[in-house]
Amino acid sequence: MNFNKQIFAIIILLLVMVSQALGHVTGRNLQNFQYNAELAPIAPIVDGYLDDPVWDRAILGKLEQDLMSGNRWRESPDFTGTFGAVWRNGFLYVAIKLVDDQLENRQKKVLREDHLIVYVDPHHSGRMEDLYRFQIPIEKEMGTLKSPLTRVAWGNGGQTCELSFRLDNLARKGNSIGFFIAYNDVDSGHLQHKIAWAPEGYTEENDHLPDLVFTARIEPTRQQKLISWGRIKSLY
Ligand SMILES: [Ca+2]
Ligand SMILES: [Ca+2]
Ligand SMILES: [Ca+2]
Repeated sequence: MNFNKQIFAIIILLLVMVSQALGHVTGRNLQNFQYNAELAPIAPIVDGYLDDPVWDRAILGKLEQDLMSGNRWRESPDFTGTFGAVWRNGFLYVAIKLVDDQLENRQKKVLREDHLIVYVDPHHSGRMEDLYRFQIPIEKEMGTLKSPLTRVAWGNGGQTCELSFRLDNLARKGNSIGFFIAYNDVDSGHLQHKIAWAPEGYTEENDHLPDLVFTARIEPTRQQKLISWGRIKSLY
């Protein structure tokens, strides 16, 4: 092997090592796992009720990964959870629908109560840092909210929820942030399950955050439709 070939071989070896290391950091099972939040034509009203037209358009995310066992969770009366997210004018809006057979929300300690765990990482670090973690007890007043969370509203006796996060110019088409959502289900006074929106095999040992991507489908607005109709008419 001459000198150039040796250098070449070393470079290839280094590239393989670096790519393997990066693969480890990003978490192999998070590849191709992301939520696409669509641009909303009109922002939803954060009142806890999901009757805003935009929630019909949002992509449905399912809380279907059991973080304690690492197995898939089947929808059941014990727990079923879905969510959707959209963005508009610098805000990320999240809607959540929950079914829980035993709602525990009258305890003093949050760990003995049903609660949501949400991570929003505007810096896209890829890691579950406490800074990005929001612990949201079901149907309770939360007092001062940690930034960038600006509002929490519950409806239907704790079965529906709307959240808003102020992200300013980070909420823009094509940008990605770290995002995660899970439900810690306390039944009969004990934490029974932690069910998350996460890929198969993901457990609470993992500390990588999946991506939420701000998307905008190209759909002509009513105004644009009127303009193009006007142009066609002007041809005659
Ligand atoms: Ca609403
Ligand atoms: Ca339950
Ligand atoms: Ca419960």
